[in-house]
Amino acid sequence: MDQKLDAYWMPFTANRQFKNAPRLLTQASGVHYTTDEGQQVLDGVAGLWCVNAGHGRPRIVQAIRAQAAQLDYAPPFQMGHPKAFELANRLASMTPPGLNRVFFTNSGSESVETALKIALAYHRLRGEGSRTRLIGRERGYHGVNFGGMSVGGMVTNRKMYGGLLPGVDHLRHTHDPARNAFAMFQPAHGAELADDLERLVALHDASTIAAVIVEPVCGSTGVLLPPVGYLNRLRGICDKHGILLIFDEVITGFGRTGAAFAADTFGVVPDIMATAKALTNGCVPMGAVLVQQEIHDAFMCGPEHAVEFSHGYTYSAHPLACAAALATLDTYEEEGLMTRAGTLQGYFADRLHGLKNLPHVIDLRCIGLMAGIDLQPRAGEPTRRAFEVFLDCFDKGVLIRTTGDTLALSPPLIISEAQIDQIVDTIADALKRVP
Ligand code: PXG
Ligand code: PLP
Repeated sequence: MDQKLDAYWMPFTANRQFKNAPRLLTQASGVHYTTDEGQQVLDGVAGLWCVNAGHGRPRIVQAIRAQAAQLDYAPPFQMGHPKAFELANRLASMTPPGLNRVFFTNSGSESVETALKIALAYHRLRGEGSRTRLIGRERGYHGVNFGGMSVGGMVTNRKMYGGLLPGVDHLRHTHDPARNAFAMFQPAHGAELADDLERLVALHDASTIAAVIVEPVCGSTGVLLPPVGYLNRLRGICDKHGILLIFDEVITGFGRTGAAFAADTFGVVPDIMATAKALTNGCVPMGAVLVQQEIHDAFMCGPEHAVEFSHGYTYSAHPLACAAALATLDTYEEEGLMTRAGTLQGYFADRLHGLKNLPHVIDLRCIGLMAGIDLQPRAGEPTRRAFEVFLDCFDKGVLIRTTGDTLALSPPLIISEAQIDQIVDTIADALKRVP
């Protein structure tokens, strides 16, 4: 390493540890990264839950290249460009029923802020301006901006930043290993936890509550699946009380759980859906918020020349992102990738459940091609054991993620069974080695 590493303050990274022993990636192709030392590393996390079609797909690369040459940038306020409309139509045609209006952002965090703002403004426009309260859930992750942090439920992400948004409350999380450990796919127990929303209605009154936001499957906090019946029950309570249901599908969107969206997998349609990540196969930053037409239409009032929703980003619907997203959706469609995780999940789950009796493993959960493996934390050193497993796996040529003492997997949807074997075997060996 001859480069200086000091200036770059790395995000969500143990900066001092990293800079003492850097892990640098210099190339990527298919399901592999290449390090600066020339080592091939199997990508067990699709970059960061985003490179669903695998790396370096020529069609996407070519689309970005051509777009940069043709139209590098177009202002998104009071101006448009054709690919933005084409992409919105394309998304509207693949999302669950009614989610046919699309607002573009540049990240999952921005999609979440946008979704929360739409919910608040929608109620106000309908004359229900008292609905200002937002409900999140413990162990939720909704990005790092102030709204998402406030409705989120990760203490390390929240504790440094003071009071956050006022008027936010949280449902309890659904993680219940005492009843559900090692469940195959959705856990049987816990649908009744959705009734927490009834308790919050009883406490605050429905007339003060704008929206509930949940990840259909929590990603960042360890792949926590919804108990059977939970999401349906939440949908029912929202309907009963006029509360909007927002699904944060930043990780679950675009094929991760076995269908295009987790809303499809679980058969529950939200009012608003936040997406990002795999929308462009991770190539260009982009997010999209999908909204029920009725919500969108509530904004279309007032004088026609006036801006209806005072919100947007300099890079909303960026031409390079739109081109990348269109080429990505073509790739997903041509290769049947929106359903491939469903085809592979039986094999993936069987191999993972084979880890059950190895040292340190106290629970594991999976659906589609996402998995969380909980390790017993080392006494007095939380997160250390999982981090050592991560380092050991990387050393042996497999990239995984950790969150707390949980190992997380979300391989590209083009992964083969043999490559699933390699990931699981590498983790198994690491578990035997790491104290
Ligand atoms: N919502 C959800 C459900 C997410 O998973 C975001 C919002 C924020 O997206 P952006 O694009 O602003 O990062 C995310 C992001 C991890 C990990 O490995 C997961 C995310 C981000 C960083 C790390 O757990 N998810
Ligand atoms: N800060 C300043 C001073 C700006 O002018 C802008 C956008 O014009 C922003 C922040 C927001 O930037 P973005 O639209 O890229 O989110």
